[in-house]
Amino acid sequence: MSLTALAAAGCAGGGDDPNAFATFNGSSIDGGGNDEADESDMGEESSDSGAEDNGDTTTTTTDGGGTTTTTDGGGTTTTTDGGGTTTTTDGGETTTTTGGGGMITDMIDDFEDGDGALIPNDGRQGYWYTFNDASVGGVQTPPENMVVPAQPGANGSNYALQTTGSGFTAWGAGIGIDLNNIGGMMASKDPYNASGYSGIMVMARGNGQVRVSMPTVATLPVAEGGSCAADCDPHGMVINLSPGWQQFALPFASMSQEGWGTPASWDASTVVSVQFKVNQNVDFDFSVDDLGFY
Ligand SMILES: [Ca+2]
Ligand SMILES: [Ca+2]
Repeated sequence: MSLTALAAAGCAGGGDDPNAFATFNGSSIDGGGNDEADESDMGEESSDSGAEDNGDTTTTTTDGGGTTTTTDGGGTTTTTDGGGTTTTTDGGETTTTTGGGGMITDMIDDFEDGDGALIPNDGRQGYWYTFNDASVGGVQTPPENMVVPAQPGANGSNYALQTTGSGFTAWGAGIGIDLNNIGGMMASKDPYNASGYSGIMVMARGNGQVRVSMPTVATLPVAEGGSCAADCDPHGMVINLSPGWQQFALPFASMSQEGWGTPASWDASTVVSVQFKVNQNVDFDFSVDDLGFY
């Protein structure tokens, strides 16, 4: 597992990482303005036959007891699914989501089997790891070779993955999962084709900001099997955590590099990992659960 952990550390470091998080201001479903949801479109018989043709389109569907309401044109997306609630406001606002699984169609890991491996859906294979900049005096739990879930989990479940630590002064620390890495002596960060999905969702809680990044072949260092020669800057976005569990939706379309490294195009067909990283000089304590694709 040390190979994996070292590889993760190298990838997450990517050389100098002088920039603070590029603040993630929400998962923009589209790039429109910030007009409010057009209430007049919702469940109201319009006396004006032309009223609905104002640029916004509202779609309301009911699915298994849940309700999905989507307004385009820069409006608000509200999704209720199986007791969960997803509220996304674009236009540079926030993503706040709570609920039980949300729109996840393919679970990467819910930790309920209590081990450090992901759920082997769709050919995925991999083990959770911790990584950090190895600063003298830095401490992180769990140890890199003993990454197992802790209790309790989100949504009343038994397990989630928690990490705590402090004292990392170079570029920080985090946790991650490779999506196609057999591990052990044969460890190899191979690509996973996630192009059939729109993004990932995750339950998370903790203090401060966490950058969720998804290295691809183009942003994985050559030494780890990728094609990035130097200053590897994986695509991702920052989520703002709070003590209570929240669900976050991270559309692939909104992921971007931080900007300090070698430019690369996002390629969902060659995703290598999902990583959750805090910046340097942060006393961190955060947990993740119910990570999946949607
Ligand atoms: Ca597992
Ligand atoms: Ca769980």
